Amino acid sequence: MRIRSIFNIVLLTFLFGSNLTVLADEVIVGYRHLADPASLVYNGRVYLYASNDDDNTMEKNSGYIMKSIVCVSSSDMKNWTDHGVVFQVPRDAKWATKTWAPGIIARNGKIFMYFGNGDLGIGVVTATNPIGPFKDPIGKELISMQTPGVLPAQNMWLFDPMTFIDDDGQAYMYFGGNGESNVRVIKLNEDMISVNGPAITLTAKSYFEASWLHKYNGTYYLSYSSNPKAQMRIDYMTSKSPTSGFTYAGVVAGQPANNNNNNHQAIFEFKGQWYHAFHNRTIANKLGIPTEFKRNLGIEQLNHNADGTIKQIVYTTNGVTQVDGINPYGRVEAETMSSQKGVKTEVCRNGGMNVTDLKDGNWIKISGVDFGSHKAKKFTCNLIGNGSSIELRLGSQTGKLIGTLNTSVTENEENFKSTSCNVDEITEKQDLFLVIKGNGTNPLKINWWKFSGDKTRHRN
Ligand code: FUB
Repeated sequence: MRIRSIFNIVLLTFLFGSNLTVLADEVIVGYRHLADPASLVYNGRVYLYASNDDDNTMEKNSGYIMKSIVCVSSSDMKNWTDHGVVFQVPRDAKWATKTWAPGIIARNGKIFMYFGNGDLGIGVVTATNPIGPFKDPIGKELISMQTPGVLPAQNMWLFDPMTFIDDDGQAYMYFGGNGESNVRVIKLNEDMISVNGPAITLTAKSYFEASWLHKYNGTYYLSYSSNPKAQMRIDYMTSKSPTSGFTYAGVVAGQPANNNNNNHQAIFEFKGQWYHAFHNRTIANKLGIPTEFKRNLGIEQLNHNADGTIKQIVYTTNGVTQVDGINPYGRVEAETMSSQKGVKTEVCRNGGMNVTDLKDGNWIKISGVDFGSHKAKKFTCNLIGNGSSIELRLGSQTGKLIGTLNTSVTENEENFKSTSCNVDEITEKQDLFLVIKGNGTNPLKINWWKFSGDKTRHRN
């Protein structure tokens, strides 16, 4: 391994692994480098699927070499649950070598994910659960340069798929990049894994990449990243048809703070509010590492004006309102959080994910934990201990201490165990911090936690 790489790993462990804290919503899931979000609203949660920039190297000239897609989800827009890598190539699609910028949609009880094999073609994989496993149903690209209507084009980037199903049931895929005349839309059959007719050419002023379609009050909004000359803003066009007649309508959002490079977003409605998920380079900037190939996700609320135009987004560091509380009386996955310091996640041997390797002074914040009027008296945590303690604090990592769970030393322990401590009686909505005190030789792993009272009963 080269000296430079070793230095980078040491730097990253020091900064990213233990000492960097960041605020939502300019950064969500701040312990991972993720990009190119695509949204799926499904069964009361929003799932974001992202290019996994942790696959890219720390070198300045890494290039986009992502080979996996990561999924995170939320039921309240503040706390995000990490589902880890849900799709990887060539493991899950033998013909593909890269996974750029996914598209995602559900139809007839199935989930369909589309992805760029770099910028050379578009693949499709399917699952019955939003967090996979995803299988390759056709064993080859869905869209290639040979797909009728893709060519002629000048230097077409054949990538950035976005799928949309209209109210009449017709599905469309928008894709393409690198030129004002390189926007394409193609009809998909109901099976969502085959096309119906040739791709149609659309044109967009200063078009670069990352097209996204949403429909609002009967109008189709086609948003996209503009080219470097136009500052890689997110611009949009509107039309009364999904396949023609789009005219330029304005700016959804300028360059996000701490980005100054490519831009890629999703627009979706969740629980009555519209949102704009995007990427920027806040984490890499804070770490002082090369930023180009190390992006992170962010989210903002999006509003339409009364005349149907989009109110231009002003980026904030903490602008999204939590839309639901976290129920502490049921199992809460430890990899669900709004902010953190020093968190790492891994695939859990009991299924799902767990957090791991928490060190002295690290913490996990869970926003808006709704204890209701039933006084919580006991905290239970499913973990592999190492002798360190978990302090339960309210409001901040140094806020009111309501209980301490001492974890026992379980050297070489392979099984997660549930262990409990008493807590001061807590009611109402609270921001809860799990603060780690002390270090052990083996990593502290937490799978899930919950609270209970004498007669535990949640309001609903
Ligand atoms: O992540 C690789 C590429 O960068 C995407 O396909 C583009 O949209 C840009 O974000």
